[in-house]
Amino acid sequence: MSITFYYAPQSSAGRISVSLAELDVPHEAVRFDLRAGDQKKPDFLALNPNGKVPTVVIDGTPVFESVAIQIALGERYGVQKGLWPAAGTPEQLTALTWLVWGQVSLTGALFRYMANTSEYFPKEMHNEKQAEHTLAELHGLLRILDSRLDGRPYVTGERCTLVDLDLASVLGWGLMAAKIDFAELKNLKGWLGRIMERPAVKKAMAET
Ligand SMILES: N[C@@H](CCC(=O)N[C@@H](CS)C(=O)NCC(=O)O)C(=O)O
Repeated sequence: MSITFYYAPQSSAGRISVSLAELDVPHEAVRFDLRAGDQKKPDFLALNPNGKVPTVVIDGTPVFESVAIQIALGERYGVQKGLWPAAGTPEQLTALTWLVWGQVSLTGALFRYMANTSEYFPKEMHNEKQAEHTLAELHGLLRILDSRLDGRPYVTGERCTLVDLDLASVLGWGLMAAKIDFAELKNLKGWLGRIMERPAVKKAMAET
């Protein structure tokens, strides 16, 4: 099986770097400079018409959207490594649920909040009411994750899966970048600390 991974440092591709490192999957990594516009070149647009990273090509087939990539990697390599539940099990349904929740609900709210507050986005895009609204939404979602982790070491249960790695790689960077105080969410804080200490995660985060 051949895998080419298109990424850029400090981007959503970090989530996939973490998974590839944990799964120990041999791949060719192609580094993009987003400011230089590598992602908008015709050859790459033919793979991903959105012109975004992460994108992977698995045996000649392009896959984009980080959740789709996580599922593809989980199915191919994760079951054997104990990082993704087997097809057709209740655990797999739970993993899919929280993985998609992490991207659609949690990451969606985090990015909407950042778009209205952070220096990564032009000040004229900031809207105080939107910021207030999305901050409340974000805190609500973080409380949901904290409750999920109450009495459960990992999101799907006793084992760390790609779901934990995916959520933690977004939150590890995003909560800091958005300056979100989550100190009172003890389960979430402990879980995030544990994931960030994993050697493969540390290595992937340092490299991307
Ligand atoms: N929903 C996509 C988001 C991908 C995305 O927004 N990637 C950004 C980097 S964080 C990108 O490539 N931006 C370059 C551009 O839009 O020109 C995913 O989860 O894969």
